[in-house]
Amino acid sequence: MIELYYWTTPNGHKITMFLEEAGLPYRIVPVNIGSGDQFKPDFLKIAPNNRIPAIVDHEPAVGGEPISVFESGAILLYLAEKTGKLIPSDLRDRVEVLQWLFWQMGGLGPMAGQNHHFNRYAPEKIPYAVDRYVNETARLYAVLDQRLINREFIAGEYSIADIAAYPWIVPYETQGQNLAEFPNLKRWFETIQARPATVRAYEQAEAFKEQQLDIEKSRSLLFNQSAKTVQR
Ligand SMILES: N[C@@H](CCC(=O)N[C@@H](CS)C(=O)NCC(=O)O)C(=O)O
Repeated sequence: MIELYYWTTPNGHKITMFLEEAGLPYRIVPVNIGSGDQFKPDFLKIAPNNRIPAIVDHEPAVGGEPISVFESGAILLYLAEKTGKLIPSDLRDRVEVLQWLFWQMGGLGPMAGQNHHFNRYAPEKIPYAVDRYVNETARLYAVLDQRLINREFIAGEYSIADIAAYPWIVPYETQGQNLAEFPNLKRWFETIQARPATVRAYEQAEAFKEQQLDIEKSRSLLFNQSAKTVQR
């Protein structure tokens, strides 16, 4: 059984998408980041970065003590290796998946995250910051769109590279993007959106609908973090 420390955000959806796709049994442990659950000592023991998602695998392939993993990219890779699913075994195919997984982790995720912050959440609109992140998000969409010319998925078969990227395209309107400008990306997005495992993964979020993030209430908790947050 996998315990998934989860909230209803893009990085949380990545892991429910994988687990649903692979058919691995799991139990969700909600970590309401709007009310400060990410700072609870038991969570920090497995996720020292005070961010979801994290997992605890109670039946690791090597046996013995449970294994915990934080960082969504590391979790996807761990689960793919555990199950042999959604990652190719051939070296050349595998490295294709890995480079796009890391592209998402180091590029699309952080840039779209800053886009959400300055475009939607920041208390004052700073045009330089908004332009910077909206344009960089558009550049990354174009990179993915080009990659998807004549390809159904990012790297061969449907893989953890697609799963990592998809939830960060879902809020494209919030990011100031128009999918019609990226026809290959749009076709890929709609293909993944229709997968039964994707539908089931996003249904998991419904259970927490009542507790959706209220940015105004959670503003000081989420956007006021510094070294002191970690050191206290
Ligand atoms: N690089 C991390 C980022 C995780 C992340 O930013 N998680 C957000 C939700 S998507 C979070 O837990 N935020 C809590 C906070 O800001 O205190 C990953 O991919 O796992």
